[in-house]
Amino acid sequence: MALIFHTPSKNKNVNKALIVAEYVGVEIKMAENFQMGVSNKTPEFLKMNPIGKIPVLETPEGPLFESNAIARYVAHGSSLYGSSKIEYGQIEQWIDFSSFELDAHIRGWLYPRLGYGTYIKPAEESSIAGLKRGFDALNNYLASHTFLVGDCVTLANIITTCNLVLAFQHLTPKSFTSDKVFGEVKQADAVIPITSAKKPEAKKPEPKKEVKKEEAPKPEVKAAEEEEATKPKPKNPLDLLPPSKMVLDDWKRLYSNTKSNFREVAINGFWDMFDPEGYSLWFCNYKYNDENTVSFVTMNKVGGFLQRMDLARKYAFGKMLIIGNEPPFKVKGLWLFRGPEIPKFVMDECYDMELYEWTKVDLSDEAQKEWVNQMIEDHEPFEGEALSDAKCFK
Ligand SMILES: N[C@@H](CCC(=O)N[C@@H](CS)C(=O)NCC(=O)O)C(=O)O
Repeated sequence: MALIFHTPSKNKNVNKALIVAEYVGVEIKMAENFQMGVSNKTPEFLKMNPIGKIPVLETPEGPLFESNAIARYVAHGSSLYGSSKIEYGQIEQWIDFSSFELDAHIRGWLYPRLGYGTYIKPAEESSIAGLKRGFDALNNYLASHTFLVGDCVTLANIITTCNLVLAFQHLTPKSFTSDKVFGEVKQADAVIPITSAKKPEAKKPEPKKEVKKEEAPKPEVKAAEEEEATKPKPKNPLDLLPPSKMVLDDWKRLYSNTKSNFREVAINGFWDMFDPEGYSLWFCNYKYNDENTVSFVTMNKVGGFLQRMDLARKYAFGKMLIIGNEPPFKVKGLWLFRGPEIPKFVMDECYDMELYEWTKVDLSDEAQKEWVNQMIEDHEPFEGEALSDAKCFK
């Protein structure tokens, strides 16, 4: 007997096992004429899954429900489940992480917006905060790891990817790569609007209570919280600096759009635009280059740094070079920041900053200015060596 999926259609839960099946070369047939709300209410279905939810996998050994369990069953005995006890544990760890720290928050944010359950703003905010925390943790981990476990795709990657799809489709504005099972996943243009969701009911005005003289009024905690939430957020101190003639976005556009005569057009354009009163230039030099022994790990490390600099996108431009073809690779960079110093919030919030030595570019030194030029244009050789990679933050 073949494996049969009881589900009306594919979805991210069904796809977990379908992707595993592609990897291990197992065929899974889809049940015919499955009707949601009808087929899953029949006594035969409830015998397979007492809660009546899809998907259910019918196997020669008996039925299985819960999509993670189904995917584990299909992956059983393959390298997708790791090659040692510790890898097995790590795979389970990431499956739980993606279920509780990502998927739970994605569903908490998305489903009420789709009309499943009541939309409650504080609950949505808590889901968004939880998801951000999960994303940050995942980003930090992936800054120095290509796979979640070991050196290849495992069940952890498959389940985590499936759990992320709804967020990428409907909530987060970043694109997501297509694959065989999902087909193309369209990028969200904006956070999905609240359409069919039940709006919170308007509160009836409470009849005014007479406060007895001896009874002190209870503190209005909720009102204070609401007031706090509606207060305008304090401005970034960099927005309060005197206006600058340099428009950072103009420079970023010039950098991106210059395809030829880079030195003449982009580099000269940079110095024409550069405002030493409103901006400062900094060299950074990684302090632990001797640890950069594996090129992709070094690149991931730098990639992670740039992701974490996202908070400074409005106020910074950066180039990071991975220098040399042989380990240990040297990592050096050039950063343009709004203001005369490296912004305090960047120093405080991006932990990578302390992994580098920072030196302000001495604009009276022509040799340093030439370094700036060479870093912007990914000049090779750089300091006599080839470049393994060059990344831009813009
Ligand atoms: N934890 C379950 C979730 C299953 C689930 O929520 N299924 C939904 C469709 S995506 C369902 O069958 N809903 C019908 C119902 O609640 O009656 C899994 O991963 O398989």
